[in-house]
Amino acid sequence: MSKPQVLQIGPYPDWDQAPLDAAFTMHRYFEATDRAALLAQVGPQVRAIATRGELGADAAMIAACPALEIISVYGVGYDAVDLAACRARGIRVTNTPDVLTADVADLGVAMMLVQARGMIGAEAWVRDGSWAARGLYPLKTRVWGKRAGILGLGRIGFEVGKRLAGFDMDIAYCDVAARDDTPGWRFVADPVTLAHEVDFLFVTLAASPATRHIVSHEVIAALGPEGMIINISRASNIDEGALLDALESGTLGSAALDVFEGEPALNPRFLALPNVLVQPHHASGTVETRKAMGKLLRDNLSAHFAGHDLPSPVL
Ligand code: 8YV
Repeated sequence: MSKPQVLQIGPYPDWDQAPLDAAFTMHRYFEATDRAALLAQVGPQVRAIATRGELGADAAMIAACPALEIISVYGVGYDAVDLAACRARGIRVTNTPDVLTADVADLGVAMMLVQARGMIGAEAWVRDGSWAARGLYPLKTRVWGKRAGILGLGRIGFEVGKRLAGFDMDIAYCDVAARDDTPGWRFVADPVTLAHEVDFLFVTLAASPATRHIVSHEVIAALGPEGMIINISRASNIDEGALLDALESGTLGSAALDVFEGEPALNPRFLALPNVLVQPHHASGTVETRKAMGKLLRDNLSAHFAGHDLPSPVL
């Protein structure tokens, strides 16, 4: 029997590519010089799309694959997949939850510490000779004991909270409803009030059209000139224009961001700002987690073509 044909939207490490190539006929969309021509040529035979969280699959791509049965996402976020188009055609969708939760939380907390304590500037202070020539590095902000807010207390938000508890922080969270399984963390019903009441605001909610710009001009203003936003979710959750304005004017203290509108080409205004820590969307980027994500992506595809239950279905 011939191998199922799979449209591959982005690259994977060799340890995933080799087994994918062995099990399926992989069409590398991201390598094609003429992507439209590739889609027109192989689309009719494609039974699966293998994609990445930030790349997804839009309505036009799905429409170009009339025999499509499943979209397997390498990532927990599936906001870039057109779910309505999938629902309409009974196309299955899978993602890679759980395996990346702790790493994403780790990076979020690391970003808070690095930014609050000015570690990037401190590193440069040592390397460029400022320590010897200019003396002591400027004092920075304390983290422990401060007030942290978590916007979106899902799997990742909860792991962030567990880590922040280790810094004796006062922890509040905002979500659609209060949870009864937190160790005393305070529920706050709306994002503006949450921002008013915290020093550090972690954005950890799954992105959807309903959460677009949930971190609004008002939320940013409520956080204030001493406040910090840490975003390890999706850029669309924040009004990026309002964020840039606030960082430039100083009405928001600082930000630590792993995600950007239009990434990897981010707005150059970010690069001119001294009060932003920028990261290349790598919160899940450890060897261990990426191996687990790749295995789950492949397990979902294999289960589908074997007629078994999907390990981690979204649809
Ligand atoms: C990316 C992510 O998917 O899990 C998510 O939703 O955004 C990340 O893990 C990762 O960079 C792989 O593309």
